[in-house]
Amino acid sequence: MESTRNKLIELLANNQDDYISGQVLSDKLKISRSGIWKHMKELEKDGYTIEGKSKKGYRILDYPDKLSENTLQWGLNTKWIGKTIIHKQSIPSTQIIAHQVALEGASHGTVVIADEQTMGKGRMNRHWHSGKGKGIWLSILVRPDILPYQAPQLTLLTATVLADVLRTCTTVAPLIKWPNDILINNKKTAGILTEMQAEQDRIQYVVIGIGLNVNQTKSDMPEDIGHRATSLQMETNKHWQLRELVQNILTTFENTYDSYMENGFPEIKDKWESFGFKIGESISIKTMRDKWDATFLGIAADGALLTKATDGTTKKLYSAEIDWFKEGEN
Ligand code: BTX
Repeated sequence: MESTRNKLIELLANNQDDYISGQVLSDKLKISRSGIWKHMKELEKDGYTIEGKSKKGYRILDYPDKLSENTLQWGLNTKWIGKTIIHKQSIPSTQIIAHQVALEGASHGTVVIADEQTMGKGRMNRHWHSGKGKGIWLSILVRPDILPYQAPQLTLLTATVLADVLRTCTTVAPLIKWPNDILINNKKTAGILTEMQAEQDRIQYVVIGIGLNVNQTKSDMPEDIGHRATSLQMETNKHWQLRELVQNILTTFENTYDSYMENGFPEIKDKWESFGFKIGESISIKTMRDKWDATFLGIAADGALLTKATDGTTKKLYSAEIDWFKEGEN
């Protein structure tokens, strides 16, 4: 039953702009026409909008907001991203599957996405909360023709993609906190984890993980992050369609990536800085040995943080603890 249903959806999905007659469907699926009709009613119950016209047949007009290979590819007008989508309901981490399929030869642009991650990964093995159906938990596999030292640029690029999508498709005003947290009203709503497989002078592949909080309410937020995290729903009091957001992220990612491959990093740097949290402002920096105040100038091509200390010296920082928030801001 389930496989007949999936085949039916696939047939309709591959023929989005046209009707398929009940007879053709019945021949292809080897079930009666009344069986087809019953399946259509079941699909409608599940949130599909099906148009049935006499003498013409059936077509899908809209999908439910459930993530699946079909619903995500429906209406996705991209050249290379998302041509293969692997959707899972519940897995430890989309990063793990993305690495597996990358090693097995999966193509540039393959996307792995899950409704829920039980062991979502943040940077430095931190945990990323990824509640069922509450956000976008996906990994994009790319095989870029750049050198390994340039790979951090892809993280910065992805941060601009997320900020761009949030600004154009929603009503929030996102900022990027160095290196790659997306903030709304000073709270983290998305994170990016970039992992690379490379030899000394050649990248084999990069897996870019994106976690975006979408429909969590305040009570869905785990206690350990509650005061520092937010979601689109919490910021706008509105439920957001995951499918539409995913498609926008993939389309914007493809355009931005292609333009980066053609024009290099300067455009990404400008875009990143246009969303940069606290650019031009004073921040407190702490390293293992030192502590000082500086003005945050922007980012360097290698992703480093550019700062100007009070004595006028400029410095590139790769890892440092930064006090981003003055008391009372967060
Ligand atoms: P990060 O190291 O910058 O952030 C991790 C920190 O963020 C955690 O230690 C916690 O304080 C906080 N945090 C955890 N979960 C959330 C959340 N849902 N919202 C806001 N703050 C949170 C950021 O790492 C990289 C995250 C990438 C997640 C994606 S999801 C798809 C892919 N698969 C996977 O396992 N990871 C990536």
